[in-house]
Amino acid sequence: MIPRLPADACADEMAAALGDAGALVVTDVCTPQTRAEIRSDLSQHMERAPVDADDPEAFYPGTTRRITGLLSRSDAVSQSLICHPTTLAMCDHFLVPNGELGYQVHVTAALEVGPGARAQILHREEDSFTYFPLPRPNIIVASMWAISDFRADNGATLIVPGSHRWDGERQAQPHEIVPAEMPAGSVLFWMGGTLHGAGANTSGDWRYGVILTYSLGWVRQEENQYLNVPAERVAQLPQEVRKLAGFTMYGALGLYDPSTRSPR
Ligand SMILES: O=C(O)CCC(=O)C(=O)O
Repeated sequence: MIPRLPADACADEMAAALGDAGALVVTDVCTPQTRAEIRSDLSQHMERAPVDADDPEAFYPGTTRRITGLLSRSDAVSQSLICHPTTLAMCDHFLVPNGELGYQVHVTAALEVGPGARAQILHREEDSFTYFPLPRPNIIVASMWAISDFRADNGATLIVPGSHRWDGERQAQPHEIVPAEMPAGSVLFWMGGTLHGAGANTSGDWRYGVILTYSLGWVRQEENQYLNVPAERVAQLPQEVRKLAGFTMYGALGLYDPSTRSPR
């Protein structure tokens, strides 16, 4: 129900599968070395992340670790994942038609789902954009990089295939909700309109994923990159990453005067 393609499949085939099902798993796209570097870059931050008891009403389940600001915190994410050619091909396909000057990073986060965590409330990445009735135009493309294996029993992301085309009345029925099982090194893409959420973890191990989402360049980013990425760090990032993170203008939007940052 969630299509699966190898890393060397052509981008058109991937885009067709993603557009049709609203989700797609691409396998063998992130090496063990890159995954180890990501764990190492983020380990201190993950260790400090609070692991709260569950509040059944809360959007984020308890027994999870969640950190943002990955462009500040991880060279491996900044260099290997954020501008991955497969991601850019999916964003070019789905986002450029609605924002011809380009797209931007929307959220960066590392998410560990611990043993005993409940399933997250199903939601759409585009739920902030209430101005548009469902089904919305494409505003966001989302990705989840599997740093560990993603299994049905350890909290693999739950996806409702086809829900990116639903109107606001339709509710997902249990048989329509599918865990995006994938081996470590895979990436799950889904459309901003696709219902999804972290699965429950009934296993004894932690599920580790890196979520990177991308939005049209003319909307407000969910994660505030201007506060989460300090100026000194921005200066170290390659121009392509800086642009993608939203540190260049989109037409007339994002006006700034570089001299305000210079010492007087
Ligand atoms: O952890 C997951 O599998 C999904 C996370 C998610 O959708 C979220 O944090 O909003």
